[in-house]
Amino acid sequence: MCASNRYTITAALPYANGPLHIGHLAGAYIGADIYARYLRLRGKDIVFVCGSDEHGAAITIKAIKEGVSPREIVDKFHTIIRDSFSQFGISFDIYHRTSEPIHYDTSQEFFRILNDKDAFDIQESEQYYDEIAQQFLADRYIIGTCPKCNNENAYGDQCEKCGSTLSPTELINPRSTISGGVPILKKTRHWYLKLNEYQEFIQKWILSKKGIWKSHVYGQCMSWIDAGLQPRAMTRDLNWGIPVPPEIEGSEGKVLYVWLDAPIGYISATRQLFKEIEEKSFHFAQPQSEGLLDKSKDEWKKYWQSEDTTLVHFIGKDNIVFHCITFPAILKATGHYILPENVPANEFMNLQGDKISTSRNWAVWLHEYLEEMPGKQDELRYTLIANMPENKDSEFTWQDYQSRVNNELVANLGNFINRVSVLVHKYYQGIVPHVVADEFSDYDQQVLDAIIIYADKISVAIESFKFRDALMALNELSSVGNKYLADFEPWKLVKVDPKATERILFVATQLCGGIAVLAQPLLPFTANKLSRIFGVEAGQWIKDEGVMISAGTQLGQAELLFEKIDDSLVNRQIEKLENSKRQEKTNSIDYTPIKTEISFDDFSKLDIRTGIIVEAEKVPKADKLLKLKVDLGFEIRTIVSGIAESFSITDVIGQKVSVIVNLAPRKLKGVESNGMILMAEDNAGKLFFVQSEAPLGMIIR
Ligand code: B3M
Ligand code: ZN
Repeated sequence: MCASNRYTITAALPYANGPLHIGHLAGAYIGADIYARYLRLRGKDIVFVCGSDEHGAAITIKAIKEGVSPREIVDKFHTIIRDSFSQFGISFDIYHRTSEPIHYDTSQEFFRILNDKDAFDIQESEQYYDEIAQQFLADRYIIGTCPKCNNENAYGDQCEKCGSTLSPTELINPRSTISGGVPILKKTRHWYLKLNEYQEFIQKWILSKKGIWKSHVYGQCMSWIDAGLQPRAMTRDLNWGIPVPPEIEGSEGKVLYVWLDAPIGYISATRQLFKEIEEKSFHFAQPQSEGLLDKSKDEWKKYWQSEDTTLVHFIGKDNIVFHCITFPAILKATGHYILPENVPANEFMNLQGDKISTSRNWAVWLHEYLEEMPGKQDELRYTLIANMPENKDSEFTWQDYQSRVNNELVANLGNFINRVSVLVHKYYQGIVPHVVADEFSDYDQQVLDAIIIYADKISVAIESFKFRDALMALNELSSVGNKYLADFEPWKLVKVDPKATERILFVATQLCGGIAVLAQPLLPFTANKLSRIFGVEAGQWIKDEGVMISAGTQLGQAELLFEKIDDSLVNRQIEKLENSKRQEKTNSIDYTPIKTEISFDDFSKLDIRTGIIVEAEKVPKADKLLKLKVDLGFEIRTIVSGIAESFSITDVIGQKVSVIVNLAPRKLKGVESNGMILMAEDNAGKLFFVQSEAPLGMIIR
């Protein structure tokens, strides 16, 4: 068990610009929740904080897209995110938001201190400015062609296609996403954090984490450090964000860079938490409370400034540099603050063979899952833990969800628990039988010992952030139970050896009690059911002797832990995703407005017939034209068509076509054309024949 007694656990603040999906859960939140729940069970003093990240271009871009104010965006998504976290059972001590006054105060205070301590350098640079919208453009507001892979929609800070980090001036043909216009370069001044001055400090500190931190986290940090840390702008020209403290010269129109204020959000959330606790205790403990108020005012500092507190940041891999380099440098520069002991970032989770994408709606949205699959929080949590991208990218599929629920949760864990509780009810009216400890066989003892052994395995795994291993250990413990029952078959044994049956069901019940305890950090909803069924007090850890439920305990009603997931449920979810793919395809067809309305008479003037191209030759001195002979059944026509750049002669001979046959003849490059062949054309100008299966000469109407 780890030495520390006080922990500050943070989980990345999700941007309040969209709902949560399974990638977020698997990336940061489930791991953080397992860890926090576990430490609470071990009697540690912890705060587990999170909140919505409500600043930055992520928010304002969404607001522009939806034609509403940033405030409306953050209010809407903060509520959705907060509620789905809570229904999903993520046990934050506080879910805060970065638009709260206490966060403004805390962030501005940081800025002042950094400024006073000369941690900033004011630099003038040229940045893109949108003359139509009359504002400087944050990197995310500029799109253009990626110089590395030619993706035409790369962002000013990153190309999502090839993953390169970019700066806006590297983009070819930059355009503003606000007005669509071409931005100009204009001078502006910003506060740069002199990260270069922390190179040595950060390097030494990261080096001390070698072999302790996950290798991909350590590796990413080292590659930044090896490249040499550069000053980084900590302010932006934006009208949404925390203003640079107004007394600082030149602050007008400048706000803090979102990656300066967001991690400070962990601290302001902790302050808010203790403020609330304080207000409550003041409320309840009237007379003597005066001193109390003062005393608890600075409680939060213990969690951020006391060397005996362990700070752990749970994040996804795209946030590593900010949590392992920038924020620690800020904390160090500000003074008094502790640095993270570990940053167990996860990699990414894919979905059904493709990257999760909000814009393409390729995601399993948490709020939708909670609505469509009520009461199945742990089924999702189980699947996400089992596939957690701890050291490499992983994948979620609905087929895997179904098979894990059916073959692991229902057939293993659920089955064992159900068998034991049903048998104890059936044979002993739900009262745990009395046994004489001396009579335990070696096998019985081994099973009892397994509770302790697996509790240790789970502890070690959770303390080293190996949540998949912890989950598998819980599974194995229930396999031990199933095997034990299968080996003795108490349902048969009861007829010939009732005494032995009592012993076996006593032992099996202990195992259930052990599972009830050990499931708490991993599967909290299931653990609640188990503690109801087995009368195990929630909030405790495994007792040293492994006996969790004393003889004579009256068990609660048997409850079904998990239900089988049938094909139709899974198919519906897959169908939903396929719809997103179809929708995406439709969205990508850019259609020029439909032409003005015509009357039926206008239409009926056209004589369109089915035909087949029987001969073709190039028209001399005309690159685009082919002279075609088209068999219309009733005659063979000569038609000149501008398709020579798209089709060769051999391509077109034998093609079925639709032809307007009553178009007035016209001469093209000296050849008379008698009609027109209908063609379809895609965005890129690629041509397709409009074919019909009808025999030649049929009327199309
Ligand atoms: N909001 C980025 C993200 O959601 C950012 C995290 C902030 S953590 C301080 O991935
Ligand atoms: Zn690229």
